[in-house]
This record gives sequence, C-alpha cells and structure tokens, in this order.
Amino acid sequence: MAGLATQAFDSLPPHQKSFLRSLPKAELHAHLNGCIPLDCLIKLALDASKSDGPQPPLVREALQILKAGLNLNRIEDGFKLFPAIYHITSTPKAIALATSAVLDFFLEPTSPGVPPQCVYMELRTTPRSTPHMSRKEYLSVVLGEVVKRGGKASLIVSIDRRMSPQDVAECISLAIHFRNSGQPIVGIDLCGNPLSGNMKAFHTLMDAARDAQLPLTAHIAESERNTAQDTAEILSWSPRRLGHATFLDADAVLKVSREKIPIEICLSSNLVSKTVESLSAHHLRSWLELGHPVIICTDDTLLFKTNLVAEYALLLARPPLGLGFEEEEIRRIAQMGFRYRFHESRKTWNAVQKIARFKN
Ligand code: 6MZ
Repeated sequence: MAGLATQAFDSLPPHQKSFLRSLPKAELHAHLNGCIPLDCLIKLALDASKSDGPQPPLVREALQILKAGLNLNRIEDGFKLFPAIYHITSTPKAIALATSAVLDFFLEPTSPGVPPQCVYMELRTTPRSTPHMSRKEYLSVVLGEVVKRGGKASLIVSIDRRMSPQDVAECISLAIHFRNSGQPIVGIDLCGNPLSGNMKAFHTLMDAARDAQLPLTAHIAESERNTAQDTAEILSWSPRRLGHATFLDADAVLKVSREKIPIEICLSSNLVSKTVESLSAHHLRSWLELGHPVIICTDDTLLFKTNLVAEYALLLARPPLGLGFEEEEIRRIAQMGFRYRFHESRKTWNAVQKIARFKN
C-alpha cells in the first residue's frame, strides 16, 4: 500500500516529477530507527533469528504491521513499534548496517539517472545501551557510518523525553565528547512520546548543551494533550528549530513567530498519526502566510511509507492529493532546508577550535 505522499507524487505529470527529483533538498528531521528501509529491517531480523533463535512475537507482529502500513488511532500508538525495531538493531553490526542503509536511502540515487532524495541530511538518533553495546559504542558505530558520507551528512543526538536526568546528562556529555574530537555532531534533539517525561527536570542540562555550542531542535506540542507549561518549558531552552509545533498555544505562537524559530514540518507523519485532520487543515499554510521559516522533512520513512521527494509532492500536487503550491514557492521552501541547517555550527566550531589551538 502506497503512502499518502507517494499517491501525491504518482498523480504528477512527468515534468513535475523531474522538477521535484532534481530540486536540491536538505533533510533535517529524520529518526534513524524510524527510517530503516523495510527490506533492510527484515534482513536484519532474519540475521538475528539465525543467531538468537526464532523471532519473538513482538518482532513478528511489528514486521507484519510495517509491511501492511500503519493505521493509527492516536500518535502514541506509533511508538509501540520501536521496541521491536530496537530489538532488531541491538548489536553494533546491526546498527551499522541500518545506519548505512538509511544514509544510502536518502543520499544515493535510487536508480541510474535519478537524483538522490536530498543532497544533505542531519540524521538524528538516540544513543542506546543494549546487552551488546554501551551508549558510547552505539554513537561511535553510527558516527563511523556518517563520516563516510563526508560533508553530505551530520548527526544530531536525540534525547528521549522518557530518559532520567542522569541518562540525559550522559547523552549530552557523549555528544560534546564526540563533537570535541572532531566528529560531525551538530546538535541535540528532544524527541519521544510527547506525553511522557517531566521537561522541567531537563532545564539545566539543556542549558549546558547550549553553553557547549550544541544547538537544540525540539519536538514541541506534537499532541493536543501537551500542556502550555510543557511548551513554555521547552521554549525556555532557546531551541534553534522546532519539530511539528502542531498545538502551540497563543503565547507560544507569539514567541515562535517573534523569534522566527524555524519549524520542521512532517506532513505524512502528522496525517498518519492523526494529529492533523487533513492536508488543507495543516498549520504549514498559516506559518507560510506569516512569512515564517519552515523545513519539509520526513520524520520516519519506515513508519509513514514516505520519502523526501514524496513529501514535496504533497506541496505540489493539486488538491485534494496535495496543497497545489507553485513551483517557485516550493523552490523557496526547499532553500530554507539549507539556510536553517545546523551544519554551519559545525563549521563555526571547527573555526573556534583552530583559533584556540593557534592561541595556545
Ligand atoms: C517524537 C519520535 C517520533 O532515535 O532510536 N521518534 N519522537 N515524535 C515522533 N513523531 C512520530 N518519531 C520517532 O529513532 C527512533 C526514536 O525517535 C523518536 C522516538 O523516541 C523513537 O524511539 P532513534 O534512532
């Protein structure tokens, strides 16, 4: 079953398909374990069963759901698939293969003569300790794959809302450690089930990340059950980008628009998760009307059966399949992906280090 965005892409005439394919795009909001190509995940699950015995029911059921396509009632239900995916990617070898497949998916041509989905990506992932590796080993393996792509890929270290402050501290220290040793870590992300955790407990840790020149992108107000206090707390960390921002209260809208904090928009994700009723009701349009910066992203291509070209097709296709934007407007939107990437902070950091070395 094709996703909504793929249907929009399929509805386009050939010249519009090639316009979208050749448009330079940057992917700034993609979760590693949510973007593993399905055939790769199935193969990794098979490999695991060869060494560990039969697949646990959790894995079998999740693979069936992923093959059929998700039919969610509420956003929280999508998170139930991650324990099975995590089971499959719990060894250094599996997470290396998964990372490589995700980077190929976004950055390599799908077939001869067809441009890659994007020319630059900021992949994000949550450092995870498993019986087979520590958080440090996890990050080191992922980074090993990211560096192979040169300047085309960088990494954002995700903090899961469910983490204890101690776990958050460990992840931020690891991010600083690897970044200081020259690895392509460009920022910190706050993610996870939007209804979990107490964000106040993270305040000083997020300040510490900012002080260490690691910019923050934060999932915010993704569920209508997120409170105004939760939103205000996250905004008090001075995030440099926001994910989703679907249910901002009036005070938050004012602050976000006054400070022009770019919003990462994931159309298929919001539609499949049913946090937005329809494309025409999506908040993207009102932010664009305000002249506010937005970036079009995929979120979890595995869960939402999408890709970056197809997400752009949701902008271009005629209603009701798409929003019917003009090509010129779409070109302008795509440029914002480059303007608001964290990659520049990596360059600035390298320059700061060079000057520091010179002074010493
Ligand atoms: C919030 C999400 C998400 O980090 O293990 N994640 N967090 N909202 C979403 N919208 C649908 N989609 C994925 O990738 C998987 C993790 O990313 C977060 C969840 O915490 C999930 O466990 P990594 O590579």
